[in-house]
Amino acid sequence: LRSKVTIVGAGQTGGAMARELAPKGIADIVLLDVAEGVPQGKALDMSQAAPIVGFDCKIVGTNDWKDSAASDIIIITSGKPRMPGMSRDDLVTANTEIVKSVVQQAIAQSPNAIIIVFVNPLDVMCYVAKKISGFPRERVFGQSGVLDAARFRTFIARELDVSSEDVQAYVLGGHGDDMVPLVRHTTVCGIPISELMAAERIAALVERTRKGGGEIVNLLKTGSAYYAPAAATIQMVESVLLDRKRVMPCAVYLEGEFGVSGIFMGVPVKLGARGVEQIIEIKLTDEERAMFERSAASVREVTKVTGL
Ligand code: LAC
Repeated sequence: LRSKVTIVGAGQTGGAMARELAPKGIADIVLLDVAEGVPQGKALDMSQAAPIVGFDCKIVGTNDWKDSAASDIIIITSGKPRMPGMSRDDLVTANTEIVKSVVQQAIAQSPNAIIIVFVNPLDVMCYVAKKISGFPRERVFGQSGVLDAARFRTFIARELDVSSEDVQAYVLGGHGDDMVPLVRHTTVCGIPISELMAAERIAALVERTRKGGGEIVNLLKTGSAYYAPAAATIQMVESVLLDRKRVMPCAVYLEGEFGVSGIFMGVPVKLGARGVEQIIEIKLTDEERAMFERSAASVREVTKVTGL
């Protein structure tokens, strides 16, 4: 039996996610949006790629929440994207209202679903989804760290002229400009990058990673990144639906782990059929801990703005 994944928001991000997920053949897809015709058009267009690409899952575009009933996973992408000059936090008020309403409608149809959030400010929108759904933290989490790590991996791979697949990296903390790329755990096939690159080059790539989302917003001018975010989110979806138990950085509700409670932050987790099956605590150095705490403080500040 094929799983069912509903993607809420049929913009660039939602569309890219559906296109990323469809060829995997592991889920039927519902693409849902308030804009009439857009999800239907994208779904039909994508279905017509099926005979060429070679997949046979169903892709339905709709404006009706009933079509999302009994989804295994709900991915929330609806919300305003950043424009040049904005920080992710500038979106908090508008997107809180959108996420609240989406979550209420989503859980009415799919009370047992796993919710994956990809709306900015990411860690705060995860918090809104958790509060409104009342779901346990295993079933509400956000995509940010896989994307941020992928950016860091890409920059390192280009610098060293090696395949990005062989670069492993972890980026922890909030999905903001004070995120915490863990240089110590960043390797090329197990070789620490400190042995391969000068310290100032590493620092420059860390900085570029931190501002990686903004770099793309400034280039696109009409919105934010969607190809890499879609790939990152679908990697998480796959780990859940196939119970792969992959370890990846995700935004999860912390209850004392890493010394933080009551907010969402990016940390390494194991993702399987039950959602977040384990939070993997790693010992941080004093410097890393200070960066993590700085990031937590800014997530906490913005979380307060939601009034939840
Ligand atoms: C990014 C935005 C979407 O990092 O948060 O690209």
